[in-house]
Amino acid sequence: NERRLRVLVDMDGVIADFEGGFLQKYKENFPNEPFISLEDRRGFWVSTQYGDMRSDLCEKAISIWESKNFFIDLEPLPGGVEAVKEMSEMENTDVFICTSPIKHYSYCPYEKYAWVEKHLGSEFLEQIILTRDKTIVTGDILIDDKPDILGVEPNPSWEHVLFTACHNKHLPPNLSQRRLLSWADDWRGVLQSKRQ
Ligand code: BVP
Repeated sequence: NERRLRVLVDMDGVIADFEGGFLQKYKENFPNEPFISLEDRRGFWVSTQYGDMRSDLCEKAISIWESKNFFIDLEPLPGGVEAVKEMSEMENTDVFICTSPIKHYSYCPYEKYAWVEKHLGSEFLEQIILTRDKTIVTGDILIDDKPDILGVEPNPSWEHVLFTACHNKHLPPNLSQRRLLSWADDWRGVLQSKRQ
């Protein structure tokens, strides 16, 4: 049905609290090392900002999300699970969870499935797209906290709606990129604006 709306929803930083989960486990594992508060986060890559602070902290940061139980233990972000469930129940709407796994694949892909089952329910296991290149996925909207989503397709079909996160909230206004400030923002209006 060509009138159905296809919504792609990112996971980390949009429905799962990657930044909060990272900071908590980093502090537990490295209590004597400096850390970056969420207020001071800048740039999408946590590892880059930690490496800029002190070069050895890059690999220490990476060790956190490469550990078992990092991804499954992430808390849901406020309203995210509820919003995804609500949009999936809207008429003529297909919702997919579109997320990039880390290349250290021992735990992350498995735990992303487990997280979706735990928080959204087993029916959402049908809706998972794991890809390192979101530009080749077709959809009407991609709700994602990463400011620049690039890949092999120069003209992705989706409109990227930037979801506000600690690392992107200070970016200068970009008139060509719509934003959702949180799940309390008007995501229903964004979806409605894409319907014929
Ligand atoms: O699996 C997540 C975490 C990881 O990149 C993926 C981002 O996926 P999307 O949100 O785009 O779907 N990740 C990795 C690093 C550093 C790796 Br070296 C990082 O700093 N931040 C981050 O999110």
